[in-house]
Amino acid sequence: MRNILQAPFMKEFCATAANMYRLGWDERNGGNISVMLDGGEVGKYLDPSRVIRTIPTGFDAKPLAGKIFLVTGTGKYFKNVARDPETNLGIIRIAADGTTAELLWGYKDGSRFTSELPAHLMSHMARREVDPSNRVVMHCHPTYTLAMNYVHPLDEKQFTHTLWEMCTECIVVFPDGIGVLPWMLCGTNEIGEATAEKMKEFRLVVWGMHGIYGVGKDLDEAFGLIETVEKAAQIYMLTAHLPRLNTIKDDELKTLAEAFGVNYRKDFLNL
Ligand code: 2HA
Ligand code: ZN
Repeated sequence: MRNILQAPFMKEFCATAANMYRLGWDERNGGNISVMLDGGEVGKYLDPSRVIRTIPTGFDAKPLAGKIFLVTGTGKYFKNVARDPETNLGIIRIAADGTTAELLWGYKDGSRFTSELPAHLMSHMARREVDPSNRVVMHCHPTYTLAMNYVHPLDEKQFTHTLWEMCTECIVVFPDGIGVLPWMLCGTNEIGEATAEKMKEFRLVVWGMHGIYGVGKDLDEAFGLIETVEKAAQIYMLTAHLPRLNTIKDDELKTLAEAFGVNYRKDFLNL
C-alpha cells in the first residue's frame, strides 16, 4: 500500500484547507469540505474491505451507497488539517443501507464527520442529478460575504445582481447566480434539505448570516466560485457607504454573458 498522506487528493485537500484558513474563511472549527473520491484511486492507499468503525448518519443517502468521501471532522480546525490530516479528516464510505458511514481512515481520536454532513451529502445528491461530474461540496464563513448579509437584502435576485455589478468577471464565473437561505439552525437535516433544494438551481448557496456553500467538479472549482463571490462582496463592502458614480449596467452584463457564451439568469437582470 502506498502512503495515503502522499496521495494527490490528500495533498490537494490539505493545501486547500490551509488556503481557506489563511484567507480568514474558517475561524476556529468554522467550515467543512467533502470530496467524493475515486474508488480505484483510494484502493491504492488503503484496503477498502477494512472498516475501522461504522457511524450512523441520521438520514438516507442511498443514491450515494458505495461512494467514498474525504470529509473534515466535527469540531476540527482548518488551521490544523495539513499538520495532522489523520486526526482532522476522515475517509468514509456510504454503506448499502444509505444511513451508515463506514470509516475507512482518519478521525484518529475517535471523532466523526462534520455536523454539516446532511447538507454536504444532500447537496452531492442534488448536484449530481444536474451535473454528474460534481465531486466537491465546500462550506465556509468568508468575511465580506458574511458582512454583506447584514446590510444587503437577502434576496437571490438582488444579491446576485449586486455581486455581478462589482467585478466584470462575476457574471461569467457564476452566471447561474446565488441561492439564498434565510437564517436557519445549522447542523440539521432541515438546513441540509433546504440547501440541496437550492443546489438543483445554483452552485452557490448563502446561508443567511452564517456563510456560504460552493460546489464543483474539483476543489479548485468550488474554491474559485467562493473566492470570486468573496472578492465581489469585498468591493461592495468597501464602496456601499460611498456615493456610487459608476456601475456595470445591465445591458453591459448581458453583452458580457453573451460574449463568453454563458447561460446566465436572464430574470436576474432588469432589462
Ligand atoms: O462546522 O461551519 O456550519 C462548523 C460550521 C458549521
Ligand atoms: Zn458554518
